[in-house]
Amino acid sequence: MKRMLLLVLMLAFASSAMAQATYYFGWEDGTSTVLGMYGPDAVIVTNVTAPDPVYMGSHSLKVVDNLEDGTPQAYLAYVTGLEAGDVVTAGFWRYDTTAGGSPSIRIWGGKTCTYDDINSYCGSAGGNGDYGPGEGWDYTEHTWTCDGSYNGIVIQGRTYSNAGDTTWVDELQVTVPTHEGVLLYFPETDLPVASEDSNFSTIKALY
Ligand SMILES: [Ca+2]
Ligand SMILES: [Ca+2]
Repeated sequence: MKRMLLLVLMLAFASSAMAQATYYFGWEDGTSTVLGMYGPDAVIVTNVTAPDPVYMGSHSLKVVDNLEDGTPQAYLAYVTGLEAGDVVTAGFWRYDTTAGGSPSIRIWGGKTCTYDDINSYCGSAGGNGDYGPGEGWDYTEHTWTCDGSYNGIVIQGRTYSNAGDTTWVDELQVTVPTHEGVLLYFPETDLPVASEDSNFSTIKALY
């Protein structure tokens, strides 16, 4: 498991209080996997390349369910520093070829209530119930609006449903508000790529 990378996102223009920026992560460093997971060894995660399925670039994340039941949580990204009214959108490409049955993976969110603590779980933030068409790659995305009762969201991939079930994830994208205090973590050690419409800068990597 890689050490977390802390990206300090600061507002570049004081007037753009509702500004957002989008960051992407495609596992292209060849080593990163996930930020964490719920429960020890709930999933087996590997940074892979062809002949494993890859959506973009030359690497993707292989996620193997390692629980006999339940839908284990793989932590793909973490946003903290949220305030009431903040909107976060996250999505990723996912791959399986088992239409209508497992293996499958869906996007979900977990709330955190302690600033900058990915393990300070304080309830489900909800997500998408659908597991996709299971006909190869498809994109899944969810949007959360913070009500102020929590200040962070752990972006999760949740697999279904038996030990050994295998899916792949690639080209994660997360859109976050850009006000002061917002932090975005990806499972990598390099800075993410800002979207073209980003009007603020990623200024500092603490690790
Ligand atoms: Ca990739
Ligand atoms: Ca499936």
